[in-house]
Amino acid sequence: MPPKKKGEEVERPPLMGRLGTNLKVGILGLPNVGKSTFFNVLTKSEAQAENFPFCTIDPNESRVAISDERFDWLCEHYKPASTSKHPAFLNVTDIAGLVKGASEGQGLGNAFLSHVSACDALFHLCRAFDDDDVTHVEGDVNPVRDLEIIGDELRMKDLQYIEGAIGRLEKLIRGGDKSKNLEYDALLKVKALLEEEKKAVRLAPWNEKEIEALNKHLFLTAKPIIYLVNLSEKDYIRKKNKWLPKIKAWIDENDAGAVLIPFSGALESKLVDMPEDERQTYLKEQQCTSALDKVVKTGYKALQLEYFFTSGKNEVKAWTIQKGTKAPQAAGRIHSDFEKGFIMAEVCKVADLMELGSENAVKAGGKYRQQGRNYTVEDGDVIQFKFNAGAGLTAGKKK
Ligand SMILES: Nc1nc2c(ncn2[C@@H]2O[C@H](COP(=O)(O)OP(=O)(O)OP(=O)(O)O)[C@@H](O)[C@H]2O)c(=O)[nH]1
Ligand SMILES: [Mg+2]
Repeated sequence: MPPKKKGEEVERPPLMGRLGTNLKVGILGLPNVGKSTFFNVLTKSEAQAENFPFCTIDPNESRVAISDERFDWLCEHYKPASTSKHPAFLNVTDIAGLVKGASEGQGLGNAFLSHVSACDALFHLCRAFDDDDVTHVEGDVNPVRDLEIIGDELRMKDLQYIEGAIGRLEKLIRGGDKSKNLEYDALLKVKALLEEEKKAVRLAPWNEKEIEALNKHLFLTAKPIIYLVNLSEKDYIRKKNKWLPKIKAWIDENDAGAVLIPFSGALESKLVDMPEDERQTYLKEQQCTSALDKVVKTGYKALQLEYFFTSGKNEVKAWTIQKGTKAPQAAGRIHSDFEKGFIMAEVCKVADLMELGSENAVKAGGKYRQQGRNYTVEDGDVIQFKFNAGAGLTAGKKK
């Protein structure tokens, strides 16, 4: 890449999906596979989780703090009051189980699909544990078949939707509206992808303009999926299960590049009830770690979110932004005045702060940078904003 000229604007491709920072990941899967149990351990909630299909009807929502050693370091360094430590959070929704035929109204049908539609990324939870006491709606454990069922239902729903959308655009184009041509062509491509190639919308290499057009529609199969495989505790600890290679092969074939995370609902449920020291001892004895941290971080990344920090002895806070956010808009997350009167951002990398030990050392090392309005904020930036609110107020502090 040629070096960037000073002040040159770098265009980033638009993101597929909704914009904003209040995005959420939904837990998707067949009924009775352990979604609510997983939701409860992940978010320390108490959603109803029982051994019968469609135990969950209305979605349960919660949020989980993202553990981050950089945030912990800042808290340790600046020592704000415990009520003034604000990590970033991942919003999680536990949705109802989906069955074969949901797109035709089976099970909770359309209600279910509207819950999926309200999410921005999905944890697809599949059951790979044997337990004769836990009912399986398809009669036996076969996560590859289950992946197919759910993939098909989401695709069918998108296809039903697209027929109407194409019809509406045809009418406008016939009426002489040329501005809809690109969107119309993109929808025809989506239809061919779903119908003929039997593939999800997210899998095609869309260009910027197409993404902009497709973002008006928010297809179910455009949402990124992280595959969570629920194993027995024993299989999770020995890292072996007959379904894992088959699931991996299915993902390579049908959703190349997607992340697969094995976990054990049984183990995580056990750990969540243990006091911290007992938990550490147990994990050491079993030579394993909880999968929850990885699940949360991967979910946050799938939403294309990241965060920068503001830090001082009054408060340490992680501010969620969408990837590619410029400095003034990042400032606007803190206060709209920061954006309106933006002068500059004083930025250092949290990694430099951790390595060199103090703000002064970072400054002396020339690693504090003054950045203007074209600066694209990066994950882990520690920022003080300077802004003009008419009265010469200074940086990083609310009025
Ligand atoms: N053996 C075993 N049982 C589990 C596990 N996770 C959940 N279960 C049991 O499976 C049953 C269903 O769990 P839920 O968490 O309610 O499942 P769900 O996917 O939310 O079900 P619906 O809301 O009906 O779609 C309950 O009896 C749980 O105790 C697990 O990891 N291992
Ligand atoms: Mg449930």
